[in-house]
Amino acid sequence: VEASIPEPQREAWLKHQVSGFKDKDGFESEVVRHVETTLARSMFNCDESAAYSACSLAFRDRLILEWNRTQQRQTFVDSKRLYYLSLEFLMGRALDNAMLNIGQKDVAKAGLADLGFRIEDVIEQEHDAALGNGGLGRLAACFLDSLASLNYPAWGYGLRYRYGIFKQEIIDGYQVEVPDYWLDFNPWEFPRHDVTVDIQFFGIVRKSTNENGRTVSHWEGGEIVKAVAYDVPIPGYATPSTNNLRLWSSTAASGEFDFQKFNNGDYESSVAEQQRAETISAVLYPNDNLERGKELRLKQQYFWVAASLYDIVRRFKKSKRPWREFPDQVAIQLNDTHPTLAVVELQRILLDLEGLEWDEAWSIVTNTFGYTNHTVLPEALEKWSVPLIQHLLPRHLQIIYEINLYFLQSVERKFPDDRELLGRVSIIEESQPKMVRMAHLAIVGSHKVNGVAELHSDLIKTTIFKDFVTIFGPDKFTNVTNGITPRRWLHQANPRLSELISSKTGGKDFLTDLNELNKVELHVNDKAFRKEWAAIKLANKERLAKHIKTSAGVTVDPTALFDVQVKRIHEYKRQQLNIFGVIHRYLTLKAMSPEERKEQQPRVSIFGGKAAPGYWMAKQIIHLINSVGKVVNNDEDIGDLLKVVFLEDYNVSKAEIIIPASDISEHISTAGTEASGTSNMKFVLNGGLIIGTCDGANIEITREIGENNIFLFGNLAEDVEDLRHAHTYGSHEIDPDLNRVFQEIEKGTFGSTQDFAALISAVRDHGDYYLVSDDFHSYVETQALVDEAYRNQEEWITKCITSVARMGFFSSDRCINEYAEGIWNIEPLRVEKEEGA
Ligand code: 8GP
Repeated sequence: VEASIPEPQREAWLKHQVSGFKDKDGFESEVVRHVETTLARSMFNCDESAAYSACSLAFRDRLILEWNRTQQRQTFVDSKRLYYLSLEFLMGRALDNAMLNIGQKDVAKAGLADLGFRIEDVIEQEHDAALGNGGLGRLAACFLDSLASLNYPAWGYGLRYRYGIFKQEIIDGYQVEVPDYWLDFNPWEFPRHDVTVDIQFFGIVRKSTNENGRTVSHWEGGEIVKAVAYDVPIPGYATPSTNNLRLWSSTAASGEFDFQKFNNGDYESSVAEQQRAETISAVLYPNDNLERGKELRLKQQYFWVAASLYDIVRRFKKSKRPWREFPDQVAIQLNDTHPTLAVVELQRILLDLEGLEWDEAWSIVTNTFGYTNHTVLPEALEKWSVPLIQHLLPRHLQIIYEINLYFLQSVERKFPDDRELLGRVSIIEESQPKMVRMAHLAIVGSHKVNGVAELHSDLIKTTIFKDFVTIFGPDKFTNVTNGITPRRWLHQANPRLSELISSKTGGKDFLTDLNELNKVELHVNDKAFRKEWAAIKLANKERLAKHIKTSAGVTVDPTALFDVQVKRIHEYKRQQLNIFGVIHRYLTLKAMSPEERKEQQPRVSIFGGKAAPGYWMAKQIIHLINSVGKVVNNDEDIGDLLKVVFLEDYNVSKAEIIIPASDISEHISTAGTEASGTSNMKFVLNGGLIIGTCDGANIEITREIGENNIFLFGNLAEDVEDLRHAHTYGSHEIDPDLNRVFQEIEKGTFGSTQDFAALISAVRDHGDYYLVSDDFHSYVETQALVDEAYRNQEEWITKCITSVARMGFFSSDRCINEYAEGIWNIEPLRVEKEEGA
């Protein structure tokens, strides 16, 4: 790369090359420089927020130098790259992560102390980057960390929402949504005003014939919106590799405003176009595991996909390689079906703009894409109405029909006379209006389809995508069990435990090779080690207890058993089962004599999570939890035996406080509904045990850590269908203990009975789709086993240590290596490792 620059100029560049700070002194000087110049402040008015800004800018400068070098290395080597297309990246805070991944947190801590600041307070200033809903978005963020840490040449592509997931406030026990405007000051992004793409919507398709007699389509007219790139550097851990997350922001193509209108005195409508354009990237849709088919959402999807593909294709074309080599240079992963229009867009580019024949283009397309499915819930499977696509993307609809035609023809050749099969697998659903089934399009347009845990990958093959296994054969479908990054979810969230582990495993290698954790098991009987282990857990619980006090106003005893369920609120995740269980516990305690009560294990039931704003039932669950808390927490008979807390605004940075403080966490979805779950892995990695159903990754966690170290309960996935059928067509007896809980709610013990009626009748009168009653008894019994096990602290600690030691499999590094080998066919770049990060 350097060779193309003439000698004298190159010398000047190299002489002045910036290198970033090396030590504490260098760090301090960078911080002071940023305070005094970039922020135009001084030591007299540098508050914690300014210290955060300056510290972040100092680290950002370092990152961007490595980012540049990484990009140069990748361009020079020109090997195959991965592009991860995700509409959600739930990144959380960046500063702490950057300091740790670079290996300079100690330097920053000492430097900030010199300047009069505590590093913890500085870190606390940062607003979470919350561009996601839940598991799917956080998985994408963990993947970026692993891709960079493993030196894979990879880019993430997403949308730069002005508003991330809403902030949740709890007012009188109800969820209230407040907009999350997070871009006031964001040092972690670089606007690239020179990297823009014009994106077309609406318009018409005109056909013409070219000199070879071939029909050529021209998509003309309509509206143009401009996409502007914002780059976010992603630092790898203990490596200089710094990858790029490119987020697109929408703006009017014609610039600030329409001058013609402005000059005519019509100022208001001159800015209208700008506002319309900016609406596209304005807000993240706040639904988790639910699709609503809104036009603006489809606009978001196409806007992001078209800008990203333009960028990818532009980069490929620079190499001057022939088109057939595209899949050797480019792998694109579809994170769920949200980016599926990319399949159609690439076919359009190759066909209409690059002049390739259909078959050649289609073979390039299908060899490029892979598709990850994250749910079997029918309400989450995306469908777009044909008239809507016709209106917004007329050329794309034609191509979708053509893809479908060739696909159905091939199916018919293989399975003649099976008209029903054709109807079932068609990309077009023959409904009123007709709908495009995005999952079908994604399967047909990809070379590999994967689920995210073994059970889930089996389920998609035997249920929703069964016919496609028949058509394409089983090899197209595969499993890649999810993972989490141990850098954020152990080293960053639980520094003392990370330190203790490194003292027993011989250094920090476990952070890059999580299987090293197994060495911990050798020390399971080491007294001093166990003592320190318990002290760390207690300290983490004390920290959470403080947070509970300030945020929820409830005093909890840190030596009680902390029972945690934090995740999006959803009927299938069954927070209602948990709170009904809590009520049952309360009633049981109330019925006891004071002597009997003394024998009971004190517990704090901690809940957290957002309900989609339009999900009424989920909001009732939140209200019930808060109402129960109000009664139980103020009952003098009960005292510290039971506390119930709902933590407001659960997000990534709160998870980092909550997860290390858990004794038992709940992963209790109806069997077969939770594709994987990833917080289950985070809790166990932090020395907490779990109570769960045989669902998602719980099954593989059990296999790894051993069934003695997990509390499983409930019906199995294979029995769910029959049970549901029996509820609807047979008699449906409600569990007697659960019935008592219902009666208590109906008596008004927890306030407004009306609000909670729907939660009860979903179980009693409407078929109990999520099998709450069927699993209630087994749940309550298993919770009693948890109490009993916890009373034997020595055994409990043994279980925790053993489980952590066996969690190596759940690193997102393992997961990314599996994708790289089995789906993307990409290799890591060779990079000199950095010393002792
Ligand atoms: C989530 C799954 O619910 C969760 O089990 C899994 O761990 C996570 O993805 C990562 O794989 N799925 C979704 O968030 C999801 O499917 N969202 C839908 C709208 C696509």
